[in-house]
Amino acid sequence: MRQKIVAGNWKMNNDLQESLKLFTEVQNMVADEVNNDATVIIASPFISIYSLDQLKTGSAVDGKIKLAAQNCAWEESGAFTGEISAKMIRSAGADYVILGHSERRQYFKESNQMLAKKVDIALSNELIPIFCIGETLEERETNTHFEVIKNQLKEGLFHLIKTVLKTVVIAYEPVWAIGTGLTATPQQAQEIHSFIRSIIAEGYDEETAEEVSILYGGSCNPKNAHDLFSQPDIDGGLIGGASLKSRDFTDIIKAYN
Ligand code: 3PY
Repeated sequence: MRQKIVAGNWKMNNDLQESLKLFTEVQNMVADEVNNDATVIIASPFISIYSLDQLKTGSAVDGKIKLAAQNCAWEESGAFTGEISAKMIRSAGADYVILGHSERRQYFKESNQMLAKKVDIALSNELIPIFCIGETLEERETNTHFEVIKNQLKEGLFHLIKTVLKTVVIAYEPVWAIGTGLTATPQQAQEIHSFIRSIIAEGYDEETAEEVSILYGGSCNPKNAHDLFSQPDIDGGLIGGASLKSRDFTDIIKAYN
């Protein structure tokens, strides 16, 4: 159901020792300073998930901080050398999995059709997908971005029945704002978030559209987080670079204090 979420996407950063150090810092800062009902999610590299789960189990912020993977395989198991299954991720302690990040769409050619399979595999293993969508600069400049976003939603998610769709988290990440330092203005982000809800309302109904959590991602930082999170259709953020610094990440979470 619709909830406030601040998720850190560490991408391919932090070895095991660095992961443990950063996670410990975040845990301590969240325990000491954060006074809100936002769910905090850390998407670390696969190799750290189990150890981070061990660290957090029984801690003061165990219920508040959740773990995510950044991808999962599209099949349940078998001869897929190098892949990691949803079941493995779940067994390591994660509750969420990021799917369809633009870096995966771009470098690994993940299509909406493949992502729809990953969504199903994740859900059947009790992992909540954080499903990323967003347009490139060229698509925005040629005014095709609404169509692109609509297709990503329909082809990736709209096969789900509405009670299941409501549990999925959507992240709008304009590709031109990822790792570039460029951020969508709060108004630009709000416009797309409201558009996403209208497409869900069209495909399902208003009530379903209201209940889905939609995060903004793309160079979100402690300075712009409050303005972005204050928009009516923005339910939090998927944070890239700033999630690698415990101070910045905690300050972003505190944008909800
Ligand atoms: C970014 O903010 O750069 C991201 O890609 C978050 O996923």
